[in-house]
Amino acid sequence: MSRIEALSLEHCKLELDDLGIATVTLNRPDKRNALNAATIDELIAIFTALPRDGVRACILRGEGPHFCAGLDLVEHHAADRSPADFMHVCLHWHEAFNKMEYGGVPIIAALQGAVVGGGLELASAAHIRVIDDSAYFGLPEGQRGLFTGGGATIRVADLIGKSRMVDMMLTGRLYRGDEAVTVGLANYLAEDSHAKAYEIAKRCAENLPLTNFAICSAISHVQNMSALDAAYAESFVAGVVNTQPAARERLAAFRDGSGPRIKPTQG
Ligand code: 1HE
Repeated sequence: MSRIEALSLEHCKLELDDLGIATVTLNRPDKRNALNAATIDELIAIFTALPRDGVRACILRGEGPHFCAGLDLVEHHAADRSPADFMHVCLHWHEAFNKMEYGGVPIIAALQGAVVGGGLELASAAHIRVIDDSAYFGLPEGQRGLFTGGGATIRVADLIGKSRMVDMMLTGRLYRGDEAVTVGLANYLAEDSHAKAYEIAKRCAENLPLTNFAICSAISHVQNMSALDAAYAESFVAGVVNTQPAARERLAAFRDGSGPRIKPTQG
């Protein structure tokens, strides 16, 4: 039995197609896919299994009209957690989101409706974000008397810069549509975010897996290093990736004139 088949999921769904593209769906639409502790556990299990089972690309989506309403506020209120308890909650979120960002499998988030608080933290751990007209991004923690704990200070600040993130948290400012693309929260605006995400996933799945692994792990790791160490790490990764036997066929195709030429498409 594969690792994926062995998963037992209640709050998420996982489907795998014959191109090796997985679709992970947050499946608590009645609760607007709010992230309770059990959902985070499932995300950890899923994103541990996917890279090791050879998945080529992954779509992350939410069932219903909203992608994700963030931290399960009702569970958080009921649990009446201590500071240490909540720190461990956050560490668990980081485990899930780090497995996504550093796992080596391209993850494309297909977003609609609310992508707020922890929902934005989750979406920002994906490698590419696609929104539709209904999608909006927010960090309502400021209004709720809370603070981000799932990596927004790292990933959201990285996407849009510190000043915009501070503004979102202090004022509750929301971003959507073209503006969300312009500021860097989303990569694509599409009529159907899921269809577009699938098209992108198929394109990613055509790349060699080792190359995708480097793109979807090394870039993030290298960002955390000093320039000197980053240059060394980059050369090391390139040493392994750029000499992989599977790449020789693509290089030979270029030499023979049959490999693709990199030019903008007409029209
Ligand atoms: C929830 C949650 C939730 C909905 N936790 N249960 N996140 C927020 O501050 C966003 C909170 N949610 C909302 O603002 C709205 O629910 C939505 C705009 C997302 C959707 O509105 P709507 O009118 O479609 O749904 P609703 O009627 O508000 O909610 C439907 C149900 O989902 C309802 O449950 P029910 O049992 O009464 O039917 C809601 O309680 C439930 N629900 N959102 C729990 N978030 C690591 S730190 C991260 C910190 C944060 O993420 S703070 C941001 C929290």
